[in-house]
Amino acid sequence: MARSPAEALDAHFRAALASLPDLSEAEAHMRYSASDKSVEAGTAEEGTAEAAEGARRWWEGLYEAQVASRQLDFVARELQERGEGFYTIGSAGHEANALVALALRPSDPALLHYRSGAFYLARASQVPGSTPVRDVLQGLMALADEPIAGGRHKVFGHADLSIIPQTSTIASHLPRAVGLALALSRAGRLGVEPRWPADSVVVASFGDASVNHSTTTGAVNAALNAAHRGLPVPLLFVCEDNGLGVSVPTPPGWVSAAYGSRPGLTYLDVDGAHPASAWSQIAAAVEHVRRSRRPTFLRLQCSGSSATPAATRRSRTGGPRTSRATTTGIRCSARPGPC
Ligand SMILES: Cc1ncc(C[n+]2csc(CCOP(=O)(O)OP(=O)(O)O)c2C)c(N)n1
Ligand SMILES: [Mg+2]
Repeated sequence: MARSPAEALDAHFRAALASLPDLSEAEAHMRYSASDKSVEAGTAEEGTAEAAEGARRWWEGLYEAQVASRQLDFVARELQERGEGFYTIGSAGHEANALVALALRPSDPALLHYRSGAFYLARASQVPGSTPVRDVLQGLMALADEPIAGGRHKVFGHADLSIIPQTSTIASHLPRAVGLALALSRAGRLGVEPRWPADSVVVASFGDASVNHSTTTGAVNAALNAAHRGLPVPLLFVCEDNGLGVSVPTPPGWVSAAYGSRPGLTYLDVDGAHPASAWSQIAAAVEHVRRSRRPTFLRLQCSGSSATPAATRRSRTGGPRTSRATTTGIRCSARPGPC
């Protein structure tokens, strides 16, 4: 009997999962110290049973956020097929952004890319009482009681999660993120009580094609200009690089060529498909911004997505693309998916 693409993907996912090796104890300890926001392997907890248990729980939490995000992508399509859902732009392939959420504090203001499902779920896992899956479903279905846009648009946002809603106009949130990063310290000087703690880090994520938008170039320039003047700009730019902007490939190395050697901008390349090493790099980047109050640019290598998947597949292949979509499963951090 013919299987649907979702069933085939699910079967592949289960087989891939079953073939994964168990975590070694050494890995578990290294990861626990990382979960404690220490990027060095080897902490006081190393070697204890609590360390291993802590590691297991931490990685399970990450995994859960990533899988739930991927499942929401599938459900978005099922809802659309039933005429009950109105938005299908997915987060598949970008699930490594959950690591960024976990490296930040839940109170750090976030202005997110439209592929930040795993970030949203991971952040919500740090805020008791959150209902992130329901929030996203309400957005997909344009329900009036969706928490941030009241069903007017599908966005990631929630006041309790310090996630500021954005439109899908690419890069439009970056000037706002710069302004917010500047305002954190300026507010005190103006006698205004800011909503966020003074040592917050602002995070703004966006895609690899978005880096070419004049709004991005202007925002990065403004951040660097302010930092050059000695103003605190605690802003983490996260470029989720999936190599495509709709159907147009980003030339290999372009993001690093454009942003990797800007005076005043700390830059790092992170491969989202390798979560353990990605975690230490991301945690270090966040701590760097928090301590130095200087802008930092993190290129997070992702895979698989495009803005308008069906149209993209036709334009890139001349017909619907099914093979990769149906045979590639989740290695949660970053593998191509069907969305
Ligand atoms: C200002 C603006 N121009 C064009 C678009 C149409 N558009 C939607 S997604 C997209 C490509 C974005 O690519 P990228 O930044 O790499 O993000 P990805 O979807 O690959 O994660 C474009 C051009 C838009 N949303 N906003
Ligand atoms: Mg892209």
